[in-house]
Amino acid sequence: MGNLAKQNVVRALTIGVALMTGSSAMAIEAGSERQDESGVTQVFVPAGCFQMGTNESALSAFINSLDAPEWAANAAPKYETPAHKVCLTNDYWIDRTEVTNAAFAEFAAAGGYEKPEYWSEAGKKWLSGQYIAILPLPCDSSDKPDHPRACITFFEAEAFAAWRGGRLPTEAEWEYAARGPESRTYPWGDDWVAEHAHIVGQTRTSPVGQYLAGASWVGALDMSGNVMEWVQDWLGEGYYESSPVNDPTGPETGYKKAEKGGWWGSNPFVGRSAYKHFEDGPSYNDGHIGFRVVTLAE
Ligand SMILES: [Ca+2]
Repeated sequence: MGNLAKQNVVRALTIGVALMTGSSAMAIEAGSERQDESGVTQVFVPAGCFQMGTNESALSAFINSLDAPEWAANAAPKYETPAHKVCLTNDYWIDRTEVTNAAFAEFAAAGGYEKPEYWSEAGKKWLSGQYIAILPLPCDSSDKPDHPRACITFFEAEAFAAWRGGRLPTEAEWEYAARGPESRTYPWGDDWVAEHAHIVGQTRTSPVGQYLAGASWVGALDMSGNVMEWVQDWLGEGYYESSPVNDPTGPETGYKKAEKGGWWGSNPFVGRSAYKHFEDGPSYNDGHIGFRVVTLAE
């Protein structure tokens, strides 16, 4: 190698080191908090990889040890196996808690239901059949500002997220924010702790963010329990057998949407972060289902 070439190599290495040093000095730590433009607290999730889903043998063990209800034990093998490596290649911010009634009311008050720019094509089609003046529909706890907004369809959640400048999480983004690089079973660890989640024996929603010891590795709260959460992905049987490693977004199409995290009154099997619920199409709503928002980091 000639001198000029050597100099170029040294220069390239120096620049490389400078870039790496610069980026590590700039790096935001996992779990850092910010307020987005709407004043909602979000936590930082750095790009990374984990094992998504559950192996068949581990799932059988959970079914037994957690006394899974029959309907859940029958469905889970179709949707959450096999465990497989997934990488999120973008840093992102995810809401620290579920979207509250107070936050959702701002969307409605700001004319969110009348502004087509926030609605997907399918969302607009759904909305065209609704009487907008009564949306969002009243719900058991919708008079309580700090409770999660439930009784909203996937389409309403999607439009709210767009209004906030974000979107619904993909299932992989949601599950990574809940499980972390160690692929924990629950947000707080691998063992069920009833006091860490608003699930067992509950008959309605709780104010968001009450179960601090149930925080995930990035500090996201109520990932297990309170309300179950809409994510972007269509539900697809066997999807994990062929899903891509990087940034999977679910099956191309479907009839039902994946929902994550279990709900008040469900059970420890359903409260696992790998579990996904399998019953509801995007125009369905009830008092068990809410959501949170993701914003990609710039
Ligand atoms: Ca939840």
